[in-house]
Amino acid sequence: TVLSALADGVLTLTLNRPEKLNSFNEEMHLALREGIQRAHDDPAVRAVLLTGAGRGFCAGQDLGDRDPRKGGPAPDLGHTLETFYNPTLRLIRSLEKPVVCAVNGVAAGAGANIAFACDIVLAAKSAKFIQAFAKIGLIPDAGGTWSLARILGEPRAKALALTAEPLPAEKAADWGLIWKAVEDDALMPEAQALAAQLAAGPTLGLGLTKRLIQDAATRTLDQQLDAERDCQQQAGRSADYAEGVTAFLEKRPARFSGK
Ligand code: LHQ
Repeated sequence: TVLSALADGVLTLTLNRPEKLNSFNEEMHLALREGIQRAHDDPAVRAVLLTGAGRGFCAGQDLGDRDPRKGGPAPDLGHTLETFYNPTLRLIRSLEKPVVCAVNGVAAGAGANIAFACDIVLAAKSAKFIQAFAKIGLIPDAGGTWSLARILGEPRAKALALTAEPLPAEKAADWGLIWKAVEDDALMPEAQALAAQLAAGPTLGLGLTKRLIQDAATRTLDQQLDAERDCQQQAGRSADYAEGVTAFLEKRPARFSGK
């Protein structure tokens, strides 16, 4: 349910239940989590590219698995989140390597919010983002209330979440929710080139940069200056810093090892 391929430092993870618009069943949850865990554990992985097979990126939870007409005990969605969604969100955010997301088509419910948790999001112009939760009586999960409120501010976050109105990719880019919207047939080439560029980068420094930017929101300037000092000390001792400066002085492209 998730295709996984490592080439030139880029681990490409492709959600692969296209007949269900790549909506999440338990198997796909576990496969995605395994893929991102591999990115944590395998030093050969220096960037991740997340995308979807077929015409959609991800339609959120597979609601076919959740048919109330089938009866049974009252659902415990808190348990579902804690068991399946939240670990994946935490793994994406805590990965000290860049995660590029190529949104190839509709991203609805948790599918949209998983995209927003990635570090650099490109979307096909035909793609749209839908906080579908309001249509089925739920709240935006998978970090949605956090990302939307932080990125957009309350007025736009509330309107999107309360109405479930689709947000086209270009508007999502105008609003700063994603990095950019590109022509549909340019999406994968651009996303792959970006992921390859990041994978050839100074991985340690990029990972520290990601962490610092994420942590900034919960720190004072003083705390952040201390954190920058500590991270720069670490980066300054890396082989890639020495290589970067040497390459600059020798007027040639740097060859980063990721260390
Ligand atoms: C689907 C789905 C889907 C199953 C399309 N499930 N089959 C967390 C905790 C626990 C429980 C609840 O959820 C959560 C988090 C969440 O993500 S809640 C939000 C769940 N997602 C939604 O409510 C979105 C439902 N889907 C849609 O609104 C539409 O399918 C969108 C707007 C995504 C796409 O519309 P269209 O382009 O018109 O495609 P379609 O509706 O025709 O879908 C194509 C097929 O995919 C279709 O199957 P069929 O057999 O009829 O061809 C859909 O039934 C299936 N599909 N989403 N979430």
